[in-house]
This record gives sequence, structure tokens and C-alpha cells, in this order.
Amino acid sequence: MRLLMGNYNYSSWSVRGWLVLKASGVPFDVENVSLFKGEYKQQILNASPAGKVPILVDGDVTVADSLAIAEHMAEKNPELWPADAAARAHARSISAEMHSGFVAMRETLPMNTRATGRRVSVTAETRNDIDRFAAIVAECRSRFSNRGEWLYGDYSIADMMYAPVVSRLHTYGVTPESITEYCEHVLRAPVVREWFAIAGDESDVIEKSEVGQA
Ligand SMILES: N[C@@H](CCC(=O)N[C@@H](CS)C(=O)NCC(=O)O)C(=O)O
Repeated sequence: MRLLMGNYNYSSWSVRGWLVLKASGVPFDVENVSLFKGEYKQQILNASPAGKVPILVDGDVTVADSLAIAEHMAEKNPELWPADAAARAHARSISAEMHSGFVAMRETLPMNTRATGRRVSVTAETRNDIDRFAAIVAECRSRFSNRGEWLYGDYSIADMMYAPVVSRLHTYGVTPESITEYCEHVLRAPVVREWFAIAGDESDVIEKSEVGQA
């Protein structure tokens, strides 16, 4: 298996794909794409005409898009989603919500694990996104977590979809008090520390004008 992915520091969709593969426990190779540098677009197009990372090459099968990769891996490892059907439906809903929403947060709080301490002014739209995430965490923890530390008790794709959100809130110091415990749990997870360590060692810098697309 081979995962074509962008920078660990900037490419939140790529990191989601990587987290899913790490959680699957299957051996896989990573092919890094230095986003917006040199022939990067051709490198992506060589793997898929969709033209975006992440892309998973699993034998003869190519899967483009983070959520499609998550579903593909969940077919082989159903435990990547919660076992309970109602919890699983909820987890799929909030994962899809992340995938298609949180536009203001994605634009104004670009993922950058190396920028901890940077301050930005939070717009009303971004505040709405932050509040929505806090509400999701609160609902999951009260309805589904069964006193476990992840959104649905055990680590699932939903936690992986929101880990980059946790990272953004941490970078810009805007984590709501009410969800600090969950966010700290995510940041302490060994796989998240591994991701931050790799991202910290990357040398590429993506310019401000490109960041919205990363
Ligand atoms: N919905 C897609 C989004 C993928 C995406 O936007 N990837 C960005 C990097 S995070 C990309 O490939 N940008 C490079 C480009 O647009 O040329 C997913 O979930 O995988």
C-alpha cells in the first residue's frame, strides 16, 4: 500500500488519510508531495486525475480523497468506525460535516503545527465553527463516549477527521475551555505526537497565498 500525501505540517486532508492508515495497522509506504513546489501537480496527477492529495494506491485500486480512503480502510477494518449502529451513523455524520464544512476555520486558522503561539483575530464565522466543534465534542462525550476518552469511547475515524481541527485550535490558542480535556487527550496521543514530530522536521514553507488550498 502506498499513500501519496502532502506536507504533514500543512496538508490536513493528507494527515487524515495518514492517521487512518496508521490506525489500520497495515504496512504502507508514504510518497511525499511538496505542495506548490516544482512539478508537484504532475506528481499528484500521475497517481490520480482528481489532482488532490491524499491518494491511496492499494494494489490495483486507487482511492482519492480522505473520506473515501477512510471508508476503504474501514471495509477491511470495521473497528475504525464505532461498533454501535447509532454511534456509527453519528460518527459518519460528523465526519461528513467536517469534510464538507468548517470553511471559515479552514481559511482563517490554517493548519501549521510549527506556528504554536501565533495569534489571529477570530472572525464571527470562525467563532461559529469553533463553537460547532465544541458542541460536537460535548454531544459525543455525553451520548456516546461511555466514559472513554475518544469521541465514541474508542479511537475512531471521527477522531481522525477532527485531529487537524484540534491542532489548529492549539496552534492559535483558541481551544474552548469546555473541550480542553478532549483536545489534550488528542494532542497526547502517540500517533499525534509522531505526526507533529515529522511536521516539525519538514523544511518546506507554504506561502500565505497558497495556504487556503492546503
Ligand atoms: N476533499 C479532499 C480535499 C483534498 C485537498 O484539498 N487536498 C489539498 C491538500 S490538503 C491539495 O491536494 N492541494 C493541492 C492542489 O490543489 O493543487 C479530501 O478530503 O481529500
